[in-house]
Amino acid sequence: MKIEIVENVMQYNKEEAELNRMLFLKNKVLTLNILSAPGAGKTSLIIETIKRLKEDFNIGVIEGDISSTYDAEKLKKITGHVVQINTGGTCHLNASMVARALEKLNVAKIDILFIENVGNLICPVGFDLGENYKIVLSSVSEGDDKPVKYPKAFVRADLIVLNKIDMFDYSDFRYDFFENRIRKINQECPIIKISCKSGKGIDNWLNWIELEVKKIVSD
Ligand SMILES: Nc1nc2c(ncn2[C@@H]2O[C@H](COP(=O)(O)OP(=O)(O)OP(=O)(O)O)[C@@H](O)[C@H]2O)c(=O)[nH]1
Ligand SMILES: [Mg+2]
Repeated sequence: MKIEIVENVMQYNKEEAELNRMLFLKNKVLTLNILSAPGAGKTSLIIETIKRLKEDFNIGVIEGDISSTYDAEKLKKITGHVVQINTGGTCHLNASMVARALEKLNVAKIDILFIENVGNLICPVGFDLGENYKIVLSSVSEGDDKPVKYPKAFVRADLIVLNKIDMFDYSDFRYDFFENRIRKINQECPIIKISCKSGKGIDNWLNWIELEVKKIVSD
């Protein structure tokens, strides 16, 4: 009986995610679900991206947090398209939370939509939100063992971004180890190294986004 309830929840999420996906498709929105541990740099990455792309694209953000509007307030300073979801303790966003947030966004006007998921590398992984891609953000300060300890996130990632590379010199992070461990479980996934602080590598991330927007617009 209990198993049946869990299956129903996941089935309901799948159906809601499909509706979100159709809305994104209809409006030609590139939607990126950003997953990371707390503090890896999700908000920083979104801010640095908007700063660099806002002349060319309308960028929206759905900001997921357990409580507070702290990140959303920062984002509101650089884009008018921000909606906060407070999950009230739930450790991940689900598709119906995103559907409700979408009602408050002018999706027809948005080219790129970031969904900043609740900070953790476990629960958000299993919940499809209707996004085009799951981006797993890891950072040098967390250590190089995250693909070993949280493999599901790295298996499900469509793109892995390693942030805070400005901290390489101050840490024992072994990039080869990090990459080898990812390759054991995900052979194909691109990895982009960046620093939101220094700006190093951000161009590679922007190129990836711009290519994906072009694909969506030309479909
Ligand atoms: N050194 C360094 N610090 C960074 C970099 N990117 C972000 N930070 C810092 O890391 C801290 C956390 O960054 P956030 O962007 O708030 O991280 P987050 O993943 O959104 O955090 P939560 O929303 O709490 O999960 C902040 O103090 C940032 O200034 C980076 O590339 N290098
Ligand atoms: Mg944040």
